[in-house]
Formats: sequence, C-alpha cells, structure tokens
Amino acid sequence: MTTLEAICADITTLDVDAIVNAANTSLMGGGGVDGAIHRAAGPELVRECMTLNGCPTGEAKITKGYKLKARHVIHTVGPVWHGGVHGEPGLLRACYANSLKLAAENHLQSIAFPCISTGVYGFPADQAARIAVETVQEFMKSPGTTQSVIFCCFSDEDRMRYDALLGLT
Ligand code: AR6
Repeated sequence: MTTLEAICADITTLDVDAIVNAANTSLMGGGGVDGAIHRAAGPELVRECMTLNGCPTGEAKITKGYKLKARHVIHTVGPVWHGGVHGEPGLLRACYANSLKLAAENHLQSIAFPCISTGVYGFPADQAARIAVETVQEFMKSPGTTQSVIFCCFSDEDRMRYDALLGLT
C-alpha cells in the first residue's frame, strides 16, 4: 500500500524517515525552507553538509536529521527559473526522482517534500506542482519504493493545488 497526500505544515515538524530540503548548490544553508531546516536540525547538520562537496542542480544528497524528528534530510537543489527554456522542468523532475531514488536506496518508508524551487527560485507554482505529482506517481509504480510520500505545502493555496492534481477535490 502506498499513500500520497498533500498537507499544509512546517516541514521541520514532521515525523517521517526523511524530509527533503530545497537547498542551494553549496549545501551550506540559506533562507526559506533551507534556513528553517538548518535552524531546527542544529549546527551538526551544516557540519555534515560540509563533508559533501556541494550538490549540482537536480541531484540529491542525504544526511542525518540530528535534532529534527525526521531521521534524515535529503538535500536537493532545484533550478532557478529563467523563463522555462533552460531545462528547468527537467531539472525539477530530476530533483523529485533523485530524492526518491536515494530514499529507496536507504530503505526509507516515508518522505516529505516541500514545493521545491517555487520560493526564491521563482518556478511557477502550478507547473511545479504538476511536475512534482507526475514524477512521484510515476516513481511509486515501481516495486520497493518509499511507501508514503507527503507534499508538505506552506500555504493553503499550494495545498489546494496539490489536492486538485491528486484528484481529491
Ligand atoms: N516548511 C515547508 N515549506 C516551507 C517552509 C517550511 N518551514 N519554509 C518555506 N517553505 P524556498 P527555493 C516553502 O524559497 O525556491 C534558500 O535560500 C516556501 O513557501 O525555501 O527552492 C536555499 O538556500 C516555498 O513554497 O526554496 C536556496 O538558495 C517552498 O518552501 C533557495 O532558497 C520553497 O521555497 C532555494 O529556493
């Protein structure tokens, strides 16, 4: 049984095997959800991140969760929106797919995603949500994948967008 749902919450509060961080290529922390995750996890998180040599856009790396309820953090780097003609959709798809791949390789059963790239990186929210849902649904068809995926929205508007795509409205 696999479950896929959208909620509206602060991702740092979730009790899941992994939360996904919308990081930047340095993995040294930043604003938005990245800042919130580093604050909640404590300074040991950035210490582990320093050993990872950054992360290219579209790829993903895993660390422990430290003071978070989540056991792990999967750091992925979304594309900066430059009009959509510089491979942004494919890179965003890669963020979701590579995060899920890493979760499966580490035998993680539950994972929560924020709305990657839709804050300061400027990716249009509707298109980003469609890519997120399509990529996750496709991935969950394969055997041995993560059982529970949460789209952790930070506004009711985003949650309603995901509910509509998931056929829940
Ligand atoms: N829980 C869940 N979602 C959140 C939270 C939270 N605590 N805080 C913000 N969001 P953004 P990006 C939502 O800007 O666009 C950082 O500085 C937010 O409302 O955090 O991928 C990094 O270091 C939005 O829907 O990430 C990078 O430099 C979504 O998370 C850059 O920002 C993503 O917004 C990455 O930009």
